[in-house]
Amino acid sequence: MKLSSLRKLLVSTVVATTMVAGMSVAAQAAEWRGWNIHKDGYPNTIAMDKFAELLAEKTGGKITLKMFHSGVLGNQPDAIEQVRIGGLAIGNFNLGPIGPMAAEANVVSLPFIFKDMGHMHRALDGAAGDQISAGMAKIGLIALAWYDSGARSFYNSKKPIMKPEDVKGMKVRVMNNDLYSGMISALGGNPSPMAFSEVYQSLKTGVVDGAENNWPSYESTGHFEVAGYYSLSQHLIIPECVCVNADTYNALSADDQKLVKEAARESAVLQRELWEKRAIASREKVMAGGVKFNDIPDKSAFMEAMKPVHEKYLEANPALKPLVALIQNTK
Ligand code: GTR
Repeated sequence: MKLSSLRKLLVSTVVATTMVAGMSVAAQAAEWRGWNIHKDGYPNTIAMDKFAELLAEKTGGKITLKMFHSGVLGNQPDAIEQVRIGGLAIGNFNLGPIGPMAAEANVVSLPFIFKDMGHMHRALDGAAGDQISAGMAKIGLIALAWYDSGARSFYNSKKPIMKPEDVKGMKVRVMNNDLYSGMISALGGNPSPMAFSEVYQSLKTGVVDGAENNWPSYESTGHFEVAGYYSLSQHLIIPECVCVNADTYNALSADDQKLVKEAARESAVLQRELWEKRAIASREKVMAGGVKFNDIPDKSAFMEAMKPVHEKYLEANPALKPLVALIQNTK
């Protein structure tokens, strides 16, 4: 079934149910369901709970959100699909797995496109962010606010990664996105796209040798226990969104839309504060747990090796060249 017909069907089901449910005011109050992959105590989990609280508070209970954490409602690519078609109202998504569905959102998954977190924030808060949001809206996702996700670096169970050649022959788990598979292949490794929830076991049993992620996820998942070499490549700085189903959002009054955005943005301020602290705490925790860490002060060999990923992508998507340039030129 085409996405648009599926969406219509879902919307009409919701309307019918509301009518049958009775004419009370309560039946008109919207109860949203939200998806989050992270565990209790993770910055995103706390911030999404805060978002739910603010939403109810600001709308006087007209809109409530029930959050489902720890990925209990399924893996990330499926959850993105669910929010697109309206099976779920809200998700806190990494832009990585959104990229294959929305070309504009995929530019943030080009290795080393952002120099640092500050550069990423400035780009997202400016015209580049607007273009990325517009691309996401085209596929049925409204980005209400941006959350932080730090920088992703390589970790594995075998040896320190100092230079691109060290990845040669390694099986490395990546999120579902051809850009990441291309990135590992460019280093001579074997990419293995896989759901987040499967990575721990795969590292433990040697199905994969390594993966890549930020400090908080490396720590919260326990990956550091089974892949003890962490090498600070910082090859990807991928933002995350609080995304709502477009039909759900567009059906709201302008006043309610404003309140929903406000609630999401206030939760993002909290998330970014918590993120900064957690990144430090997670790093300290894994180091105390015996992780063998190595810095890569000069990343130019990795940048050079990953250049073909950019070139191939822009060859296939020439229309995105101005957006990539806009990000690169954001001071
Ligand atoms: C985390 C991110 C998750 C998920 C995960 C992964 O850093 O917050 O949304 O994308 O990485 O590697 O799958």
